[in-house]
Amino acid sequence: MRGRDYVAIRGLEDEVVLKGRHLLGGEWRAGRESFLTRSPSDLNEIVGEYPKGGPADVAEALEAARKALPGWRALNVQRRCDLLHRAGDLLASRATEIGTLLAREEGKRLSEAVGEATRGAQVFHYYAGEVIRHPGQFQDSLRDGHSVLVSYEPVGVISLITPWNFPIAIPAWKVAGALAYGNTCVLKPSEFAPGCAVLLGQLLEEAGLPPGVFNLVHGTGRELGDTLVSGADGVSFTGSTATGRLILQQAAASMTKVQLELGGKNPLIVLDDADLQVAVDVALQGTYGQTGQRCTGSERLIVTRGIHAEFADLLVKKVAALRVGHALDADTEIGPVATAAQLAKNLAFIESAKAEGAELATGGQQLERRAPGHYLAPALFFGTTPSMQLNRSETFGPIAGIIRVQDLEEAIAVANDCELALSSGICTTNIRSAERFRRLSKAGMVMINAPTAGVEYHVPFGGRAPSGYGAREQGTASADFFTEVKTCYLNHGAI
Ligand code: UN1
Repeated sequence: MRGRDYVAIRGLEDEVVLKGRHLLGGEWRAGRESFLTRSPSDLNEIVGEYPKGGPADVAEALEAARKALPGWRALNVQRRCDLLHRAGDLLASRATEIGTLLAREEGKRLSEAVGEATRGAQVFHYYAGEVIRHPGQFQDSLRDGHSVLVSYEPVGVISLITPWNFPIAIPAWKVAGALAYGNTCVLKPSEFAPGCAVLLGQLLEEAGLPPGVFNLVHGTGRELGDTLVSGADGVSFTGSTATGRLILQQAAASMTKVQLELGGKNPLIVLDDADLQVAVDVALQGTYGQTGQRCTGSERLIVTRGIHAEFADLLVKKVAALRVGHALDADTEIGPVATAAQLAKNLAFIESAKAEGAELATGGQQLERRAPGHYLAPALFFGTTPSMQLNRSETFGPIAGIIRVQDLEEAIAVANDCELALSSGICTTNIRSAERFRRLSKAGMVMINAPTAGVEYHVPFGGRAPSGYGAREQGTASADFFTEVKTCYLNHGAI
């Protein structure tokens, strides 16, 4: 049974349903119960059907991963590198197919979705190189005739739990990292957008990955989380801070190694001396790109008083002009909100901001389009204060409020006055102000005249608690999570 049998429904050739499967020890497996995904651009369109897994499926996947571990970690590194490289090639060659499925299932507009699939391919190519490049250390010993060798070994079996908002990029960077450093893995993708993970499993198989090295289980974190955490040597999770906390508690019992990438409430500061056009573009992209559904999105726009009026005026015009539409329509700039729950949450934030006295400058209402979907007009609020609910917890939507401040010092204080600390940004032409913010920002990533979102795969990604916990992802930093250190003292004299 293949993981990706498409079947035509209702006799329409262009309306196809992906029949997803679990992948357990190299076998594509259906389940007794199943669940459907629907396109947020058109709720009448069914995109995929997947088996609803239970703890027994996870246990089987973990067992298969454990069985495959000795062979995978011992595999010749050139062969491991070649396998990951081939997976990257296949992902690149199927970027349009994967991107189209992603756009249909998650609602991201097609160009963004294909871009994400391409980024997934680049990640595999990068980690293929890491297989060969990752260094150990040789040190002189403090004792004569001795040496010290430090080597890095795989952690073992890793559970990877991924969200719906980057359904190919995040699985790609977690899977490629895990495999590059010699681990085997079980992936549990979000039940709202599991299709890309099925295609990833298929192309890893096509690339020649041995059975059991990569396993895939569908279902909800609520039902599968316990087993995924307690049965693995490591768990890497991207999602909400609340779920991250639960995982950390579960992991304490089994002492499972943990890597958590959690929520953001990312500030973007705009100073009087900023290039106005750059600042507006940076705010627009960072806040509304990908329908604002990024943990790195700019959710608090902190603007000094000298530029405030001009900035607010220009930004509101651009936000109001954004074309919200079906993810597959060529002229769509913003796709729908991904899920009904997310839409309800966005609307609740908009209501609470209004109730707290913020001025809704544009958007915030649901929109009707050619098909029924989760369409929301991107919202911008003026006159918000740091204490409003809108500025305190993550919205994860196309919504932001402007906070007006006096100067750089007040801007930094407001930016840091939030427990979440993932990404932050500043728009300024003054190098001293930029450097002062870089040093004082408590976020894990600081962007200068660039959007808070949109990260690169070759450098560390992440923030400090409660936006993240454990080692950073991506780049060589991910080896801190995916490897265990071994220190060897060697007495040459006795050999
Ligand atoms: C990006 O901003 O390019 O879930 C990536 C998220 C992040 C990824 C952001 N883990 O939004």
